[in-house]
Amino acid sequence: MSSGTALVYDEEMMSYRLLWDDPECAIEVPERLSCSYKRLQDYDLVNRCVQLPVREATEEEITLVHSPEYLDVVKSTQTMDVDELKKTSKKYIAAYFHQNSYRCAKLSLGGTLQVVDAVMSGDVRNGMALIRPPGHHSQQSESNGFCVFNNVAVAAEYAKSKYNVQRILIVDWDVHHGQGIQYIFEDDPSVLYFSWHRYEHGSFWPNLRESDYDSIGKDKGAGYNINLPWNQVGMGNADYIAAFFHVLLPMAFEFNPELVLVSAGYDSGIGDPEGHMCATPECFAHLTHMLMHLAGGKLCMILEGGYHLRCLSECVSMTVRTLLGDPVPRISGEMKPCHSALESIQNARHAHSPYWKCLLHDETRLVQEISTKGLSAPKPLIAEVANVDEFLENHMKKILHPKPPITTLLVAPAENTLHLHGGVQLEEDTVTTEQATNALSVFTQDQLNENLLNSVSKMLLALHKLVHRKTRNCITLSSNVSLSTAVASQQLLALGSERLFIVIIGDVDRKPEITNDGKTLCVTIPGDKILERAYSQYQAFLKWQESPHEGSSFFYALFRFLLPLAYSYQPDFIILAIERIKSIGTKDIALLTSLLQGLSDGALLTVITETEEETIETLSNVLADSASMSFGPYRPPDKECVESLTVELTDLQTKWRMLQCLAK
Ligand code: Q9C
Ligand code: ZN
Repeated sequence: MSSGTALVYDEEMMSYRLLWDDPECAIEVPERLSCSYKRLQDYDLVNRCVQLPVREATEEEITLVHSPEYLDVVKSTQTMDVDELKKTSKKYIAAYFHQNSYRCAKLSLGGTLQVVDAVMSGDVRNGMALIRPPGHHSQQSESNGFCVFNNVAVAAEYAKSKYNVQRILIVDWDVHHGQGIQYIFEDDPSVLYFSWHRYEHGSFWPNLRESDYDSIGKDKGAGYNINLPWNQVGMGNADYIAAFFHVLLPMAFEFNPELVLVSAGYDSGIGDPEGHMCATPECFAHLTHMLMHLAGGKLCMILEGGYHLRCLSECVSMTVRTLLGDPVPRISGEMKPCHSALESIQNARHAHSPYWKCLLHDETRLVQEISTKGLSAPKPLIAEVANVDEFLENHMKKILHPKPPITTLLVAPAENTLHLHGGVQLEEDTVTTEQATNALSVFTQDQLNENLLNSVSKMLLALHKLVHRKTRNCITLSSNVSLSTAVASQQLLALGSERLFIVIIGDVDRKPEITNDGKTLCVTIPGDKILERAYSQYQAFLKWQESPHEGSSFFYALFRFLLPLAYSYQPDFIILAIERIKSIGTKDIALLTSLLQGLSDGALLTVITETEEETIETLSNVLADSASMSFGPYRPPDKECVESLTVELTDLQTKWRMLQCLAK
C-alpha cells in the first residue's frame, strides 16, 4: 500500500481576476486559494504533505474532453483587451475571462493531473489540488459558472487512457450541479457520477430540468449518473451524511471503483453566499474518511467552488487532515436528516433501484407530492448563524483536540509472534493485579488464571490512557473476550463515558452490562447461536451470514444499519468485541473498524480472542493507519439478508433517525 498525501498549490493561479463589475462573478476571487493555503500552513499540514509543482496541461490533454474550436477561443483571450474579454465572456453563462485565464486554466488542469499521476503511480496514497479556475460546469465547447476547462472530467479521461482504469467514481459535493461532468459521461458506464446540489425544484442556478433525481444516465450509462437535488436550503451534517449512507455509498461500493475523484467544492459548507447550507467543516472530514475506503484509498480531491473564505479554508484543512490520517473530529449537530432531505434521498434511491442490486430488495417508492413544491421562500431549517467567522473560530477550537501521542496501544503478552504495524505500541507499564481482581469479582466467582488477570490489569491501565487521550485507540488480546469486555465497559462508564457504543461479533457467553439508561448501545452480530433476546432500543441484533468465497456484501449492512445507528447515537467511546468469527470475514471486520473510527474522535477499544492472529494483525494495521488496505471485492446482498435487516430496522429507526431513508 502506498502512503503519503500529495498537495498541489501555486500562487500563479491567483494571477487572473474579474476586471469589470458583475455581481454574479464577483465571488470567485484569487484570495480563495491563498486563504486556503494559509490555513493549511497554520494547522501545520502543508509540511506533512508531498508538495507537487503544477504544470501546464497539454493541448492533447485538454482535447480529451474539449473541442479544438473551444480551445482556440480560450487561447485567443490571452491577447484581448478588456472590452474583447468582456464580449467573449458574455457568450457564456456566469463566466469571465482575463488575459491570464488561459495560462491559469492550463495550470489548474495540469495541477489536477499531477495529483492523478502521483496517486495512480503509487508515489502517494491520495492528494488534493488547490486550484482555480474550477471545472465542473465547463462543457465540451463552453465555459460556464467560472469554469474554463473541466478539470475532473479530463482527469477521468486521462486516467482511463493512461492507466487503463476501468471504473472511476466522481463525487461532486460542490453545492452546484456539475452539469458539465454529467453531459460528458452521461452514456459512459465506466464513470459513476454523483452530485448533490441546491435545486429548489429548478429555481436555483443553473436551473436545469436535467439536474433532478430522474436524470440517471443514458443508453449504456443508464444508472451511472446519480443526482440528489436539495429542494431546500439549510441542509446540514445529518443530511449530507445520510445522503452518503443511503444513496452514494451503497452504489459506490457495489460499483467498486479503481479511482475516486472528488469535485471538492465547499460552497456546500456553512456561511457560503451561494449555497446557504449549514454543514460545518468537520462534516467534510467524515465524507473524506468514508471515501478513503474505496479504490484501495486512491482518492484525489480537486477544488471547485467555495466562496466564504473562512469556511472554505477550514473545510479544505479538514479534508487534508483526514487524507493524512489524523483522527476525524466528532460530528456536531443533531443526527436527524430533515424531511425535505429524506424526500430527495427516497426519490434518488427509487430512480436507481432498477440499476443497483443493493437497492433492489429494499423498499423504495416515489414521493408523489414533494412537500416543498410551490413554496416561494423556503425557510432555512437551522437558524442562520449571525457571524460565521466568529462561529467558525469558536467551533474549530471546540472540536479540534491535540493529537494523542500514541495511535494504537496493544495489550498482549510481552513476547508474541505477531506481525504488527510500526505504529502499534505495546502496553509495558508494570501493573498490580489487585484492581483487576476486584473488577472481575463483579462478574465471576471462578478462580482466574494469572494470564487473564495480567491482561485485564494492563487493559485497565490502557483504558485510562484512552480516556485521557494518551492513545487514540487500543487493542486488547484476551483469553476471555466476554469477561474483558464486561470489565472494559464497566470501567469506561465509571471513567465518565456518557454514550458507549458496543459492537459484539460472535457468540459471547456473557453480555456486558446493557444499562438501558441510554449510556450504552449494544449491537450484536451473532455467530450461529440463536439468541434469547429482549427488545430494547439500546440492544440491536444484526443477523448476517457471508459466504466467504464470492466477495463480501457486508458493506450493505454497514451503510444501511451499523453506521447510521452509530452516527445517530454519537458515542464518546466504542468497544468492538470479537469472539469467535464465523459470520463475517476479516476484511469485513477491518472495514467496520476503520469506519467506526470516524466516531468518538477515534477512541475505540478492540477486545479480541488472542488466537485470532490474522484478524489481530489486520486490525492493528487498520487502527494504526486508517484505511491502509483494500477492502473489496464486493458482491450485492442476498434477498434474505436485506429482508431480515429490514425487520430489525422497523422499530429502531423511529428512535435512531439516521437509519431512516423514506420520508414519512
Ligand atoms: N445566485 C462554482 O461553484 N451564479 N460555480 C449563480 C445564483 C453562478 C458557481 C447565481 C455560480 C457558479 C464552481
Ligand atoms: Zn459551486
